[in-house]
Amino acid sequence: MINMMSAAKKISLLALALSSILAEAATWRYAIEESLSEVQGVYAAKFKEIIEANSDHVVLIYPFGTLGESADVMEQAQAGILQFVDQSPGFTGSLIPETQLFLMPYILPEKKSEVRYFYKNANVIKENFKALYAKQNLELLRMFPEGTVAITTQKEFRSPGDLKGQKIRVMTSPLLVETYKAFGAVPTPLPWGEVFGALQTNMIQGQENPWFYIESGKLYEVTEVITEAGHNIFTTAVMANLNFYAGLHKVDQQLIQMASEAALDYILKYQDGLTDAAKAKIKKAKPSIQFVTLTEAERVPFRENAKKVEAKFIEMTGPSGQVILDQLRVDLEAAKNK
Ligand code: 6CS
Repeated sequence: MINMMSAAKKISLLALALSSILAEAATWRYAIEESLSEVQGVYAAKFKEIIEANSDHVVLIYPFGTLGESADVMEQAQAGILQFVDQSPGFTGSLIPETQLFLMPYILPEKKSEVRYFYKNANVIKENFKALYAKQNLELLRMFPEGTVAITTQKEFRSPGDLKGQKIRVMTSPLLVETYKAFGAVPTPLPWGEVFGALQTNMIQGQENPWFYIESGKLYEVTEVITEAGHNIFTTAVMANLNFYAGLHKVDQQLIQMASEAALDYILKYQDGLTDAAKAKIKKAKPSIQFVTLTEAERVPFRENAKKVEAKFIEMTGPSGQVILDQLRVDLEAAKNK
């Protein structure tokens, strides 16, 4: 077979082999916002598996709590102390306001096939966001969904009026504060490490997260009602330190891209049935807990109020935000009926 190859092909293969030898073995540090058994941990483990199976590099994964809160970890990633970081737009919104696009209620698709197509193909991720993250010395690798978010409270609510006076914890991006103001509540930004204690002491009455996280964080123990308002998906993002990534051999950059994409496919498939399993575990652990799904009619005032949030997004991000929002709409159209 080799004999049949053109000289050019032989040279390029040899160059590839040589450069992979030249790419010395290294230890890469990768911090996540969750535990190893949660969605971000499963993604990171698949990424690690592929990198280590195809190179001499070692990937060390640092789960939530080992290196501080999400904001601390991001600083370490931008400084190059860490080579990879997973940080969700719920926290990145303070650093890169445009990433709050993913926090806007009632804008992302609900149909699983459309969600998956969007996260794998959206130009707003591959182009617009990649450029924005690069300005912060970050190479955006992939963004992925972690499931629809549900709202935990101590009493049932069906309308924004029912949330009046309810302190609902949000991640620290300003647009989430605007969202829960628009939903009628009293938004309370807190880092994740303080949420369970704040619920236990009634400093807050609720919070929002995907079902798997409500279950794995045992938030149901300090919750009476879990409500689906259909308002958003939890999105997260994986980045490399840009100086580190740009300094790598092409072989290593190609390997990181291949591992990132394969881990994306894996984590999308992995989430099949995850929400239903979490609901069953919560019900088994606390049979008295109440699950509520707002009807389409009950969602109308929340959808109406969500328009204020979109205006706030443009106010926070200006012309750049409008360009991003327009591109998102093009990408959502392309994902329709996929
Ligand atoms: O609510 C939070 O802060 C956390 N929620 C998820 C689903 N992942 C990590 C994040 O810190």
